[in-house]
Amino acid sequence: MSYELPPLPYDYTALEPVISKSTLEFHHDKHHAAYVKNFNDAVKDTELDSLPIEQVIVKIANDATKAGVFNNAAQAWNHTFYWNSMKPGGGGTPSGELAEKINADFGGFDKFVEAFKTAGATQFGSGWAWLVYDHGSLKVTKTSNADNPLTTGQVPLLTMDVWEHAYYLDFQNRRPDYINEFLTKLVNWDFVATNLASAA
Ligand code: MN3
Repeated sequence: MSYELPPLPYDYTALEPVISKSTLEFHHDKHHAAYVKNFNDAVKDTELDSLPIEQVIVKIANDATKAGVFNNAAQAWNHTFYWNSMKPGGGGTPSGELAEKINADFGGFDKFVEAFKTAGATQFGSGWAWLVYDHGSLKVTKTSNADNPLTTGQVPLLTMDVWEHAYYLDFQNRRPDYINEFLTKLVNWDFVATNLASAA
């Protein structure tokens, strides 16, 4: 069974002016599509082909002989999760149980924002910033390249791509500006709340 490239959950222009149509076309149609194709090509006719992609990611995370498969599997999954982490008119502050949990575990929404900005800005080179549910607590983490919190038993709730291809056409080297706009204008807190409800 092959993993399919999901369509973007919104129009290519929906995240403008923060993320341009051009960025989404390259990012989804070229980068994400390539990870999906490479993953499918790599697992075709192997035992991994019958597993859900999340299980493939966890199963081969520590197998150095399958590093290439892992990178494409994780990047295929991470990008789908990233598209869903954003929405037009998003950002701002969460509400309800999610807001209460953020206040309880970070000491306030501003502290979460500070931690998330720091994670994204200090990820050297390519990678991802995450909000995860880790055995009862919310945590902010960062991962390099394709790495993904599923491999350490954490439940991803929100992610932000900090590979240069995610923001370079729109922000050039100004990664902190991209992070700030992601948080204030794009985060899909409904998606995060749904993920927390499933995880908790
Ligand atoms: Mn990317």
